[in-house]
Amino acid sequence: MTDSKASPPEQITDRLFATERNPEDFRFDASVARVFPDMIRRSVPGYTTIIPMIEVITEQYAQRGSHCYDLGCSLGASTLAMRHGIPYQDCTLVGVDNSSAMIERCEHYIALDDHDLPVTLRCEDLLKTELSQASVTTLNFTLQFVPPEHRLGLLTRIAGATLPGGALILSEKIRFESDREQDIQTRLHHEFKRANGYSDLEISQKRAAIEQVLIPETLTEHRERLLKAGFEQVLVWYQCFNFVSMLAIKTR
Ligand code: GEK
Repeated sequence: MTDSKASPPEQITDRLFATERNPEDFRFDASVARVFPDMIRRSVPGYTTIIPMIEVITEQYAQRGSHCYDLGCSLGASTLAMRHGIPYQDCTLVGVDNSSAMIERCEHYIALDDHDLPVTLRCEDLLKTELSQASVTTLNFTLQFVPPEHRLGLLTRIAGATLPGGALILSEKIRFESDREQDIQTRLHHEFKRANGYSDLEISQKRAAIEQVLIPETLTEHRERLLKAGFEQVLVWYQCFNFVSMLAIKTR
């Protein structure tokens, strides 16, 4: 593993939900893009472990002359981890996000990074983005924002574009089949947020804003759909509370 520059340099504190506000659905606009590194680090348990591991996994599955994709790249933390993990100069790396506020800032962070593998950024819907000859594709906490009825189609397209021996890194917030486990894991997640300085008001307002747009599914639903989409092997390589990262491998 190289000395990755995956973390953006400056971090502006997320106070978006600190004062009482009218409930409206969460959007990846300029105000979110501005505080995003701080927001995701303090909200997603395991995020700061997952990013450097994306570099390690990419190094294992990248293939000469192939394409690597980071779908829902936001400010490019996983794109940069992939960039540092790809061992071949003839690979191409593509980051895709449909938020122009995210892509504008992402360009800045890519330019600050010291690696020389070119990165192409596409400001477009990942459901429409062109995919081919893929060795490593990353969906790091992105599929959860795709409407559930489009998820199988997207994963089938990714599996179809993946070369034998290639892989998909899929990180998601999940829900649990047992209500009891769901309650415990949710409580632990909220304690993680409290420990990171979020107030009860911030936690409840963010929850209300995001629950219409972030639709979590169970591990069984993810696993079965990945197999149906055309991946032959699915494993969980990381879990912290209700946040999981899976590896789906195309063996042939
Ligand atoms: C990271 N992967 O730091 N097309 C393109 N982009 C989309 C779409 C879509 N249909 N839907 C959502 N997005 C990043 C973090 S954040 C996760 C990913 C989070 C984008 C959206 O604009 C946002 O930038 C990203 O997916 C999700 O490793 O905020 O919890």
